Amino acid sequence: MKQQLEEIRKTAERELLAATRPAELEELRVKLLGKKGELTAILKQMGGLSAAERPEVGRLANEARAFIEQQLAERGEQLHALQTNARLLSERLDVTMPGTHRGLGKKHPLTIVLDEIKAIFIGMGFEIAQGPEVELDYYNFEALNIPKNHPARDTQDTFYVTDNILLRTQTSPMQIRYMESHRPPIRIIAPGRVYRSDPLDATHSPLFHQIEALVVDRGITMSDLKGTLEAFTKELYGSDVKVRFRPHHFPFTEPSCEMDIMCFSCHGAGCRLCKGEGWIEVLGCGMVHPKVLQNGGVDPELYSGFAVGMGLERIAMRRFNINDIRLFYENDLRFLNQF
Ligand code: 2NL
Repeated sequence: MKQQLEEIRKTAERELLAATRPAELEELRVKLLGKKGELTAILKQMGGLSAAERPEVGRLANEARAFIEQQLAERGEQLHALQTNARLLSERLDVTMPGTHRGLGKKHPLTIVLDEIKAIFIGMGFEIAQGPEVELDYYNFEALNIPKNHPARDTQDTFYVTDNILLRTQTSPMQIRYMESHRPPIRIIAPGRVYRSDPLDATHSPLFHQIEALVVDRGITMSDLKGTLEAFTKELYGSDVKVRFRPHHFPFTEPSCEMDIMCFSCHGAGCRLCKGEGWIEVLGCGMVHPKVLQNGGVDPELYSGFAVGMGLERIAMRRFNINDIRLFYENDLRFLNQF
């Protein structure tokens, strides 16, 4: 029996050292110390021993149990430490390694110019109006004093959805809607996409962008129009810019004019950039036609207003010296990365 105990102790030591996982240690604990374990089996046989032998074997058995328990605990700690080290190694992360490069996005050139224009008008107390791109004929033409047989409807080559629904050809319908739902004083800009059935070439696109401005209040005059536009233009093009207003015609304004800036290349002498004119056309504007005020629910006897319309692409093309409008819509990164 003594020999058996010695044997168990030795085998246990060997097996415990060979164990590499905590689960194996648990199996060994059951095999050696459990109710049906090897040590218990020996203790059960102690009844057959003589009274003289029993204390000695009992002591040895207890020692063997204590030894095995201690070994189990030690090996358990070792395995735990080994596992932790292995995990730390495998999960190690070098925080000094360079990160994955994610290309930074940029603002589209049209957005750059639009944001600037918005900021200038917001600085003058304007708000930004929004409205549908699919519009009623009424808001796009009728309310703007462009009747059914007016030539503007032909020249604007409209995309019709049905007889009285269309893709807006100008941003003005947003302003009619705004007048309908707001009382003066009104100071808004209405930027957005507009659509005209023009074939795509270097200077025309069936989709482009306009920005319109509308001011309605008591006593608004042509001086307010000129002062506001001169301040706007100086912010956009620089304080030394020279502007001039030429008479023009629009159905929705009376009187109407176009505003030019002096050519920044030849300073009025005439060159290729301004096609010999010395001046470059920038926008159209005028005093809102009384009928248009009335269509917006504003009493033209009490109120007057001015309105402005400009093309975003043309402004951006001049600003960045771009000679083909199609570049704005192709999303070629070689183009977009230049801004
Ligand atoms: C241009 C000229 C213009 C307007 C747009 C407008 C809007 C309302 C009432 C009166 Cl609600 N007028 N808009 C006025 C004058 C000119 O646009 O050359 N645009 C690119």
